[in-house]
Amino acid sequence: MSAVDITAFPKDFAWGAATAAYQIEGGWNMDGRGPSIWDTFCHEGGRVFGDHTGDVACNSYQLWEEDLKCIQQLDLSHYRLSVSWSRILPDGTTNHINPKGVEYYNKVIDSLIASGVTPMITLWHMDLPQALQDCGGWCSAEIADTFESYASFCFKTFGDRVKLWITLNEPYVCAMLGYEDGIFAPGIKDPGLSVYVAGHNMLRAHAKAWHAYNTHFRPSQGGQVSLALNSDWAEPLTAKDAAATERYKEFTLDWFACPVFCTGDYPESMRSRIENRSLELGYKQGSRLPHFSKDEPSPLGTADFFAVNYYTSRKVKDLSENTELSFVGDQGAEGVIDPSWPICGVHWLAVYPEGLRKLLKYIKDTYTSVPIYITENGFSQMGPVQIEDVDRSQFYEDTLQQVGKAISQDGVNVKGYFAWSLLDNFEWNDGFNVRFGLFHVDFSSSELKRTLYRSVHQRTWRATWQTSHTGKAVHLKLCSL
Ligand code: GBH
Repeated sequence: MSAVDITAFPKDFAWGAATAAYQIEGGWNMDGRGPSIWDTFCHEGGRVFGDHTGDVACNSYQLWEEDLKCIQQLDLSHYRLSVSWSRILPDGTTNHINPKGVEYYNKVIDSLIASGVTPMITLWHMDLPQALQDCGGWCSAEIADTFESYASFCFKTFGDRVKLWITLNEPYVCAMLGYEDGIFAPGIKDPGLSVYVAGHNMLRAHAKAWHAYNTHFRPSQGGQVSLALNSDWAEPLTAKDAAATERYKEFTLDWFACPVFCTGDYPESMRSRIENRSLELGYKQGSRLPHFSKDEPSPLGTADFFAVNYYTSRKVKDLSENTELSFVGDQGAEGVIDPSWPICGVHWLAVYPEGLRKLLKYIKDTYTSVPIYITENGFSQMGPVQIEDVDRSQFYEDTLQQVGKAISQDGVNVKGYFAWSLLDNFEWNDGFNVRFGLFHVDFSSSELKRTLYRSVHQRTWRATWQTSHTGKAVHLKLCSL
């Protein structure tokens, strides 16, 4: 028996699900789409589980109406999707616009709105146009202006109807996995160096896009712009790991949140730690952590809401003896899984719903009272498909209960919750081997049929949604199957 206190959620709470273009759309070379770094990465072979690719994925490019039916079946008030940059600007620049790509997103946006669903659009969810990677990708300083032009094009083209924007999804993950570890596209392995340059240019790009919106589009369109930051909740493994835990937080969430919400610069201790280690390691080519130029718009204040993606938590261990030139060496800390947290599906996803409540409170206490949207949170399945997924249903109940407590007991201003993901999809380097969907997608047949995972959760989800929409004060008691 568990209970989700529905009265905790405000009447206008956003109940949504999220997806990302490369993970669902397919149609990788249809109608004039240019290649992205994920097309290149997958086609190289040896990078992704089973050499899976997003060439077809859920084929949402052609099967959009099926996705819309799924959204309607769940009574979602919001849907978070991303635009494939190279579908509308095949070489990444506004020199070439692909009208078919623009048409696709117009159709999606219009049909969402006609169905009473509010779109939230992410401009970049890992799939950088290959043509821009060929010019250095996120390591090139010019990319910030190129991104600003792309963002402005989207604001101008779709902003009459779209009022919730996310510029970048998870800069931390993209910089770390794409430029430090090389396990995500573009597959660069350059420990302790490129990661900070890529992250810096992402922040510059975001800041420029926010300022462009604020100056040129907000007055007529009245929307809101932010960036989605992922963070695990972190706690010390033992009492002597407290300082390491602080560093761990600084190097993950604070790395991006501090410049935007606190000071306009990286956390002071992150900067001094990287500089001291550069000296110790004999690294002499200037600072590895770049500085924000006074000649550019500051990142400070460039978010109209806080968007957080939360999946899991870590216990943190001190690693200050590490002498490698690497991000983890700089951080001097390592996250490990508490054995009492069940692993659900994919190996890194240790389930700890309380971590979300704690993280929400931390964000409120540390950064800001601006509204918070949980832009991703979810649960995965591996192995044989289980349409009756009792564990997942329990997960959503437990999680929504924690979100409710964050709102009613901790006073956190949470405005919405987006489940990751609407559909089973291309799970990056895990291919189709890991399933996060609320709907199962049958990748073995060409129809790619969508089937709702059946569970008590279906009732939780729909009952929660519907009561929230009607604003009735109902305390839902939900029994597990
Ligand atoms: C989100 O990232 C993404 O935004 C979304 O696209 C994705 O589908 C979803 O998560 C589910 O994964 O052990 O080295 O393999 C969440 C952050 C980044 C956390 C990748 C786990 C795997 C590290 N995730 N990371 S590894």
